[in-house]
Amino acid sequence: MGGGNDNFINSGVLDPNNSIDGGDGTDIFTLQGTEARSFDQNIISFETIDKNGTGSWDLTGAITGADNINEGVLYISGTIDAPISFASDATLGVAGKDSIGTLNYTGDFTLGSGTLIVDLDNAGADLITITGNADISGGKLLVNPFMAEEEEFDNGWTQQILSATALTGEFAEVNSTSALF
Ligand SMILES: [Ca+2]
Ligand SMILES: [Ca+2]
Repeated sequence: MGGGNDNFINSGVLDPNNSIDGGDGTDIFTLQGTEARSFDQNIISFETIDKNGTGSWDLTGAITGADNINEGVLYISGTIDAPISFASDATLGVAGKDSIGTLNYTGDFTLGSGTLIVDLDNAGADLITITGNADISGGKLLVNPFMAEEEEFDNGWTQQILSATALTGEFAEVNSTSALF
């Protein structure tokens, strides 16, 4: 992209072999659509990433911009040092669906009325580590157990899903994608 203010819209057809670089200016990378999509390239020098549409996007490359989850699900892995904002019921996932991983978030994290989805199997769970304060008051937690058998869990089994310097509030709702758990 050039030096101007660019808005790059990815509806899922695009599958580049290289990083996408917004260049100078104030650049927006928009993810949209109703399908489950992934994007494996680095998204560089975009000041904002907008996640629109009811579908899910799984970003596996490095990203730098502030993330506005306006609708649907955005999966991120690796390290984020820009703000994440949530529309009501918009969802953040860690390191892809049905896959255990870690998201390292630098700064204070505010879930607002958004949702955090956490994958879980008998070996572990997604983890989000936050260097600052985590404010989860009013937010929702959606647990996604994806192992085959419910009885793989022992009674009383616990798993850390979030670490932060300080924690404010508690989840307004905790739900599961599985009727078994
Ligand atoms: Ca630009
Ligand atoms: Ca995951």
